[in-house]
Parts: sequence; C-alpha cells; structure tokens
Amino acid sequence: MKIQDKVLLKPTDFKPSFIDWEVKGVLNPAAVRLPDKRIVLYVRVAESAHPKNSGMLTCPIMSSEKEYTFDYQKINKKDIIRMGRWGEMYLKDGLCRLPTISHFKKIVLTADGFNIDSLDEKPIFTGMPGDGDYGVEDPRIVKIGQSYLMTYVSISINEGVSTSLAASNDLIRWNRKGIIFREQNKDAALFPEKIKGKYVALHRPEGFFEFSRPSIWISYSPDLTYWGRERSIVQPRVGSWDRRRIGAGAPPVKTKKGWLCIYHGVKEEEKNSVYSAGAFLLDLKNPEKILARTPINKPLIFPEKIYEQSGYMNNVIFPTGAILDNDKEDLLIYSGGADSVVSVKKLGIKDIFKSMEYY
Ligand code: MAN
Repeated sequence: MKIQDKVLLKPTDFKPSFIDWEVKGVLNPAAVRLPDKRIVLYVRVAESAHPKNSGMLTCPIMSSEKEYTFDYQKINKKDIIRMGRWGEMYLKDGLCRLPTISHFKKIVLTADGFNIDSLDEKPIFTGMPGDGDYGVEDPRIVKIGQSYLMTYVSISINEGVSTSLAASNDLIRWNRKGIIFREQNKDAALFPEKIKGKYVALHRPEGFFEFSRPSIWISYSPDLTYWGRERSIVQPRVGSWDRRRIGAGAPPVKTKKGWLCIYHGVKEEEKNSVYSAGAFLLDLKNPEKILARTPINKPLIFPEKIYEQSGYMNNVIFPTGAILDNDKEDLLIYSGGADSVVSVKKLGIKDIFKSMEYY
C-alpha cells in the first residue's frame, strides 16, 4: 500500500516548561478540522521533572487550578521496587508514580495536513487538582454540532488513570465535565455524531485479572454524563499482531461503507511489545456490528520507520487522530511514533477498504 508520511513534531521543537525539566516526547495527538479547512492538533507533551544531574527523583503534582504550578513529591531510589515498561516506578508503599508529566499544546496545520501553520508554546490544556494532578494524556477530539468534545486520560491522586471529558466552542477555553470512564479505562474516542439519539463512545477498560484480554468496548449516553449499555465489541485475536491488547485509536470516520475506525494492537509483553495499527468498519446505524477488519497476519501500519522503531518506547505506532483529506479519497492518520514524535500518514481510503477482511 502506498503511504505518504512525515514526522511533524519532535521533542526538540519545544522548550521545557521549566528550567530543570526535559521534553521527553511529543506524541499521541488529537486532530480535528476547522471550518476554514486547516487542521488543529492537540499534542501530548511529556516532560520529565527531575532536576538535571541532581540524581534526585521527583514527582510533580499540580498545585493550582489557575496556574501551571506544582508541588514536588521526592522519591527515594531505595523505595523503588521495580520499574514498568514506561519507566513508571512501583514503590514500597504499593503506589506507582510516572517518570513524566504530560500536558497538551495546540498546533495548527495547513489544510493539506502536512505542514505547520502555527505552533503555540503555551500549554493549552493541563491537568489540575482533582482532574489530572499527575497530568493529562492522549486526547481525542470530535466536533458535534458547534461543540468540540475532547476525551483525555486524567491521572489523579484519588481517581487514578481515568478518562475525562471537556467541551469547547473555540478550542481554547474548555469546560471540564469530569470523569466519564473510571479507572482503569483509557483509549476513549467519541463518534462524531449521535446515533439513534445517543452519544456513542469506544473505550478500553482493563481488568485486574486476566479473565479476558483488554478489548474495545462501546457505550452510549443521552447527555455525555451518564454512560451505559456497555459491551466489548472488538477483541484481540490469537496469533495476530493484535493478540495481546487493543485500544480505540482515532475517533471513527464516517464513510459510505460504515464507520471507519483506526485502532492500535499490541503483541507480546513488557519490553518486547510491538504496537501496530489496524482498521475495522462498523455499521452506520448499528455500530455494534463489525463489517470488516484488518486481517490477523498483516497490520494496516507496522512500526517500520526509524522514528517508530527507536525512541522513548521502541516499536510503537499509536494513532489518535484520523481526518478525511479534502478530496475525501484519502485518510490522514495522526500518530505518536515510539512515544517520541508526532507523524502524519496519508492512505487511500480505497486501499484501506481493499486491505480489510469482510465478515
Ligand atoms: C500506553 C499509553 C500510551 C502510549 C502507549 C505506547 O497505551 O501509555 O500513552 O503511547 O502505551 O507506549
């Protein structure tokens, strides 16, 4: 398949928020088209807050609702029992702390989706006490009516890793609606319109025990606050590139054939994980009906570029935005590469449909 691609953003394009901090990655962007055809990205900027060369580990905790300011929890190295694959620190007291804290920056792209029109250095959206004390991650944005709706991962002192929702009319000021899917539930993407009078979301709850593999669920809401009628609709497949865990990627894209959903799938575990991207197609009227999916033996996009194979987390393509090109014949997919950079890839819609297996 012909894929045109480009790295749009890398860590060195941004200054750290504070003198001692370091930008570790710009990744996993939300993407939405403006009425003037340009495309807005909300990119996740992940920073480490350990004062350089001090040998000290600190965990920043948001301390104000108004400003981007922090308290610092000091972490003693002897209290760390083990480190996770992302460098998260599992502590003696049973708690886990992240090595980075993330916020979002707003980038405007030209209408072709391949070039930067403007880049805003100020954080546009950060965590705050009670809604992302430890930061916010992996946004997805859709426009329903006049309202932009953003789902994002909020990591909070009492609520852990949950999915929150915020609404905006201008992509600048956000009205925070709080948690919609409680911990541990990430990878939430809203459909860009109501179906049979209800808002619909894909999301990915995780259990504590391995009765099932983490899979993509669907939920419905009359008002964006109360969500229910949940069930798992797309699962990892034995022997596949998506065998270990999967999660919704970009918000579904409406096509004549159905809702086109780009997702990520993981094989293997711990240090050897490989994150690839695939697609599935859902019935327009009944989004619980799967019409087609990327086959077991060949992902739609394998992390084969150097910027996907080596970075903060090697072998990761993590799509979080998908937008129809102006000619409506191509799909622009916005992803994190190796948890370090943001890329755009242009794929023909017909080619995507041709590559899928129909049920
Ligand atoms: C998890 C999350 C993402 C990250 C991927 C790949 O799903 O932490 O933010 O991009 O892993 O490492």
